[in-house]
Amino acid sequence: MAKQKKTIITCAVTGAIHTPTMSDALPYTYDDITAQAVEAAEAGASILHLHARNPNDGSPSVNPEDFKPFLQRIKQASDAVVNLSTGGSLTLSIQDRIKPANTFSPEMCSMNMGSMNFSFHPLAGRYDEWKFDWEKEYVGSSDGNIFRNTFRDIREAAETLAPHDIKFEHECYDVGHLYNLKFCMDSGLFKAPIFIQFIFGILGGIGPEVDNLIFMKRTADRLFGDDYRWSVLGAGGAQMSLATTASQLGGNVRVGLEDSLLITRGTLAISNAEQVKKIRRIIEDLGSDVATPGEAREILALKGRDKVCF
Ligand code: KMH
Ligand code: ZN
Repeated sequence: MAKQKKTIITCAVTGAIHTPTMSDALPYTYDDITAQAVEAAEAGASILHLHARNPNDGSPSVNPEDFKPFLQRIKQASDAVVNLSTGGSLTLSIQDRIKPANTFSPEMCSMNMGSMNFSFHPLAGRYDEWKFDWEKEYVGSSDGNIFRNTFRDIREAAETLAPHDIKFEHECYDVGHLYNLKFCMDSGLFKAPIFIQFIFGILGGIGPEVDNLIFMKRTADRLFGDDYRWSVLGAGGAQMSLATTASQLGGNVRVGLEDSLLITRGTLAISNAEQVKKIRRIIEDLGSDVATPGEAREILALKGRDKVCF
């Protein structure tokens, strides 16, 4: 596919995997999610991938009422593209998970492209004490998770959200998910240009090796030709190195505390913006430019911020 001139940085601000015990920097109140999202946008993120949390204990929430307080404030303070998660909390139904996107009609939302094991239970052994009661069980029991995204679920999400003209961030955690996406595209569910997030390093998905990135990209080239744009998310310690490789290959990048709590090996990031600043510096030092929100809208053919409902 044609090489893009500018690199889009997505920042995934809080997610639903990490918990408050794991890092004091992980935002979960409305104020902290707002502040960190705006700061990440100021640092160079043109897309903000957002989940909500219960503001009292940091547990993942798909209640639209937990999105509203920060969506309005982020829009007032920043031009960044808002991308709402439909992965939500991994064990919930697709009907619950799409409620925030169906309520607020953002420019983008995620669309997970296959059912899979999705586990972070090894993290449970690292902590003796937990800030909140729910955390230990939530993390430790994820070895029993099935992250359910059947063809029927994908169709239901796509058809329910179709009237909103939302561009999907197609989350592909393994090579089979690219074929699922191709099948759905051929069925008329998604229109070009599609935006694929290649995800590496989730326990249950493909591993974080550069060979795998090349394999995923070659497969996508073959399946989608010029009809796709792509980005890379490396989970945990693979975040910065895989983002750097992706940017050098002409792709876009995703960072943020949803995907990794680290700034460098063994050191916690102090904020989402710190990760954005770091990848921006690397991209610019290596001779590329970072896309503005306006440029990201053009590259991904988004509907525009005047068409959202928040
Ligand atoms: N947590 C990421 C690995 C979603 O929000 O739909 C995947 C993700 C899922 O961002
Ligand atoms: Zn997410």
